[in-house]
Amino acid sequence: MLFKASLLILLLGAAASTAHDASSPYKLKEISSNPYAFTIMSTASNTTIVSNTGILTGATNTSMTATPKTSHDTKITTQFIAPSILHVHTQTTGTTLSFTGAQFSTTPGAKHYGVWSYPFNDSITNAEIAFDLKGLQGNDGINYASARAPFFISSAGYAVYADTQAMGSFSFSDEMGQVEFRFNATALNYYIILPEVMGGEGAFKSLLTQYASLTDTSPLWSPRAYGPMFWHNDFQRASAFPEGVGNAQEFVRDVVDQLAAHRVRASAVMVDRPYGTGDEGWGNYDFDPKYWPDVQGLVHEVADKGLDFQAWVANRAVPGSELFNTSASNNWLFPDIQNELQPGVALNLSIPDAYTYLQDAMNFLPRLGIKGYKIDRGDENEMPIWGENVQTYLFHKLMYEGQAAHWGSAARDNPRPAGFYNFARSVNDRSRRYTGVWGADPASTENGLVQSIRQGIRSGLLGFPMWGSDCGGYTRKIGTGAPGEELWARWMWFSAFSPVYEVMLYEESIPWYDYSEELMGVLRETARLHHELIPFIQSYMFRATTDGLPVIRALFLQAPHDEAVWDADESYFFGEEFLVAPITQSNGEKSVYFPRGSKYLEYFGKEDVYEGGGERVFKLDINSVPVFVREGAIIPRGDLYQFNNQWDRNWKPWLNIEAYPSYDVESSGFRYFDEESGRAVDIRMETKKKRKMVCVSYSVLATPGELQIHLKGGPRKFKLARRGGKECVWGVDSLFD
Ligand SMILES: *[C@@H]1O[C@H](CO)[C@@H](O)[C@H](O)[C@H]1NC(C)=O
Ligand SMILES: *[C@@H]1O[C@H](CO)[C@@H](O)[C@H](O)[C@H]1NC(C)=O
Ligand SMILES: *[C@@H]1O[C@H](CO)[C@@H](O)[C@H](O)[C@H]1NC(C)=O
Ligand SMILES: *[C@@H]1O[C@H](CO)[C@@H](O)[C@H](O)[C@H]1NC(C)=O
Ligand SMILES: *[C@@H]1O[C@H](CO)[C@@H](O)[C@H](O)[C@H]1NC(C)=O
Ligand SMILES: CC(=O)N[C@H]1CO[C@H](CO)[C@@H](O)[C@@H]1O
Repeated sequence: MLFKASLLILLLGAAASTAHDASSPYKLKEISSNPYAFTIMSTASNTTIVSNTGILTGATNTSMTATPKTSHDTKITTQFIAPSILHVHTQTTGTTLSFTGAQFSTTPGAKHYGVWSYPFNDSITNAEIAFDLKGLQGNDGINYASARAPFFISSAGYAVYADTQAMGSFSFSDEMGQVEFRFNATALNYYIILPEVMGGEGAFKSLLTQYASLTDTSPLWSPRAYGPMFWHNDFQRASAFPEGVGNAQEFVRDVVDQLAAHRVRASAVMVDRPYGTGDEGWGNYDFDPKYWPDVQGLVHEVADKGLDFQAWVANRAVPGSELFNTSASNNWLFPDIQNELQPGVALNLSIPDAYTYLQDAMNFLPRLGIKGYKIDRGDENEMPIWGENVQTYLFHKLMYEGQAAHWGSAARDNPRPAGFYNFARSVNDRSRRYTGVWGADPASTENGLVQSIRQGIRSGLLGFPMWGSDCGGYTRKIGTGAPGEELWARWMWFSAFSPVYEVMLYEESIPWYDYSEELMGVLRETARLHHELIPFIQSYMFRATTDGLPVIRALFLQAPHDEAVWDADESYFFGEEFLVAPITQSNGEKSVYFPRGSKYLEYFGKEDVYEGGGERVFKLDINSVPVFVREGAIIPRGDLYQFNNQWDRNWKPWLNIEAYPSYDVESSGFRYFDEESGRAVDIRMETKKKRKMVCVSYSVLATPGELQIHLKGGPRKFKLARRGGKECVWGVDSLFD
């Protein structure tokens, strides 16, 4: 939703040198001595915030130059479409100018975030990075970490979004004091986004929220999206199965039964490739009966046991398959693709008949009962690189629409969740409307875990709220590459505090067959904790459909006033309430910095309080993780969905509202999404230091449970009233005093 006011339209070629509306906090200013540049200034402080030093055009992306604002072969218009969003449109008319871009000079010391989820240089910032806006191959720590968006944030207090699916590149150079982007496009729309509020906690979050208003946001996914979800690949290798399991179908059944036998909460199983007939086990719209004698029966059985069944898909026609034959005979395959990585070529989904054909053909999966896809590839050279952004988007759209037709779709601001969950690794910007992000193929190493934490933070800064990593790592060499017990346990704690918890099982690395009882204990405990956090996570996902804010948050989004957090890449806020610092080192130590401006309570013991601005080293065994709640936090936690829990015959849903009052926080709130009623419920807490009084109020809730006000001496508990209520306690001491 954009603001109605259209504050000014200015042709940059015009004579005016300064133009602004009195009500706007920002003004556009041209520099009379520079025919290429314009700047955006703060009206209040009369300081320059953004310096757009030039709009670039050229015949190739390496021969681009700044174009004068009065240029005859490039038309440039600028317009404030909201008080804090400047829209820049450029259109080249010169016949040789195929590439368009822009250049910014940066404030000394400013940091830049965004564009790629991959943590180049082991960092959440982009210091000296020049790379294309395409899928990534062969990287340190995580292979194919391909989530991306033409969007960056500057710590100087602005963001830029180039709304295009053209191929392009971004370059960030602190040394040259410059940020640039170049696109294979003759027309370009980009937006310079400024804070809606200057300074304060909301400033940087408002950059993401305004970006969300210009692009597509994540839908609300099925509650089963959050997991824990278990999957496996290599189903056509007999040695892949544990003893007593004869084929892929029996393996899935065994996983479901073992989860129940070990009382591990789960919401779905997923079948990775290969599962069909033919080379690569893909493209014939079937499950190979050799490995899946009765897949229909299996899907029903899995559903009866409370789990969703998901399957792997990719836009890749392997020679010999029906997909390949039909596409080749219709000329739908990209020509001249020499794929050295894997056999197969993508279909050109810009061809409407190809799109419709593939969509119809893939509907055999939802007809079988499959509820959601792991969408692989798109970044393996199976299509021309310049078409990657458009093509992967079209594939996500096609697969989403097919599922939505069967199980129900979700839309922006629609409180009804989709009836399924799709997740992909090669996503660009607007794909987030159709798929969540899976953090690609991390190594089963300490580095893989650290890089995954950074990637989760970076994905959030690109407006992808729905994110999870392969718990335990993906790249496992048989015999040597199984995750060590400790690494896997640490990763389980990280996954518990990720929006999505998904676990790969692999030969020689199946927790209940190949690991200790202690690890099974960690799996059981983290799965239960994650499951109980679904009310919390789902509330954030509901809000993200409109505000675009991630669940995994870089510390600076919540604490921009603290300069010490701008590089923090191994801890994050989970929503606004939790500070999470996963342990990654094998010595079990973690140094945790507490951002200034708040106090933090250790979440599990509910005793130790840490002041913002300080740092502490924690050393914990594999049965815990450093997690803290901010003073004033309200956290809904409960067991809303039975899923695979058929072992508890008396299972009933429950929801607790945990409140952590502090007399330094007079008022706080939590917007809880009640999925059963489809309503957002505002929970409020007020404190009065003088009277040592705490009040918590809430409106109609569908689930019974407790309000727990955590205080010195233990929690005070109240039964939640379905019609809403308000509870006050007097003369009580806060845990934070
Ligand atoms: C803003 O700054 C410019 C140059 O720094 C100065 O010439 C101008 O008078 C200032 N305007 C206001 C309103 O302070
Ligand atoms: C120019 O385009 C090529 C091909 O897409 C790309 O690899 C390269 O990084 C681009 N160079 C610049 C300076 O944008
Ligand atoms: C595709 O065509 C090849 C070559 O004609 C053939 O061998 C193959 O059986 C076909 N595949 C299917 C699934 O029909
Ligand atoms: C893909 O199809 C579209 C629509 O027909 C066409 O314009 C485009 O050139 C095709 N791309 C390639 C690489 O063949
Ligand atoms: C730019 O895009 C066009 C299609 O619009 C494509 O034919 C061309 O190869 C691309 N150029 C580069 C350098 O990728
Ligand atoms: C200092 C440093 O390691 N810089 C590297 C950051 O990442 C880019 C992209 O991979 C490299 O080109 C730089 O050398």
